[in-house]
Amino acid sequence: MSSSSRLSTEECSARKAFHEEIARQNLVPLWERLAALVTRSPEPAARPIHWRYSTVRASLLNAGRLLTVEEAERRVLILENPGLPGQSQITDSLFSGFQLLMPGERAHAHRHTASALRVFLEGSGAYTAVNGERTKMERGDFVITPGWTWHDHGNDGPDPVIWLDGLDVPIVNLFKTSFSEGSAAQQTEGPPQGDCEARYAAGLLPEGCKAESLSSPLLNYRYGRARESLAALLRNGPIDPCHGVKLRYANPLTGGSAMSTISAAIQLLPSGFRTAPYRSTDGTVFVVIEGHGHSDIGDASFDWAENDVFVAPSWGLGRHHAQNEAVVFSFSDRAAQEKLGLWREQRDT
Ligand code: GTQ
Repeated sequence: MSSSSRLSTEECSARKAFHEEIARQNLVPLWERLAALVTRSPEPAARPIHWRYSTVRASLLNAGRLLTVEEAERRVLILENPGLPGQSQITDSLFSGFQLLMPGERAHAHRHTASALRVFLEGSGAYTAVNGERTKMERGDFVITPGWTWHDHGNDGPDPVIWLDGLDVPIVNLFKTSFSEGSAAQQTEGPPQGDCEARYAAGLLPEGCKAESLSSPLLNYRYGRARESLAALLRNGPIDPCHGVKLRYANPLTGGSAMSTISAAIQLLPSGFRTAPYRSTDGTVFVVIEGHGHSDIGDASFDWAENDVFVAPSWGLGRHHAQNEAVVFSFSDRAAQEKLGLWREQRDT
């Protein structure tokens, strides 16, 4: 730019003519774009942001009064990052929303190429069925709906049920690979309820089984089991200075992430624990399952409590402080980034 100020009038007009000439051919000079295109470090559009469950819940229940699940198809309030207005995205690569089913309601079966996860938050008697196999959802359970599997949800309990959805829709749409189909009918019946847990949740595998897809065959990772492991590891130590006690949800057939694009983890922060600064390239959504505390993400600060959601965008430096013993679920596109050789982290900066 500074050199152009030293250009003669002739040189200036020659350059202007050149710009116009190449623009007609759909050509653009890289030298004007390079710095913004190939940045020195990640520049996410997503901002650090926090949703307080108590206020979101009230609006969700209002939605329950205003429209039926038939009208809505899925009664979901999208968590839209203010850095990505109109994009239906919580991070630069993921979708997330709170879903509500009133007593007796069913969200009909459909399938799509996008993969989905659920973190179940509130109510009893809710289920998701994946390819005809039902799983009952309880508080803190991590439930997966791998891409292109049929799924429907229902609430057989006496109260509203609420969970958080996370989907890789922006990734699927980046590649222009979205397909979906719906069906008003119930799914054809699959294996009995609990079948996949009997096969895959106990550190055992059925004789002769092989990984037949990129996703875990286990549909529901129970909170009770994860919570017991976290408690034992807190007693046994050591505790990671950046993460407290942190466990990743794994596909029991491969040891990789439960789904091909989205990674999920659960961590326990002991009462009073302050994490060391940490950042990674996967913009991450945190969901508080137990406890309350405080996080500094980039230059934002949040006080969080049970069921709150907050976001650390890619490469945003995060520190967490648990005011009492806290358990925090998180998900991100780390699984996709690792497969593409893109993922990086930095500890103790
Ligand atoms: O439950 O299938 O939050 O298709 C967004 C899109 C949930 C679902 C969402 C979906 C679903």
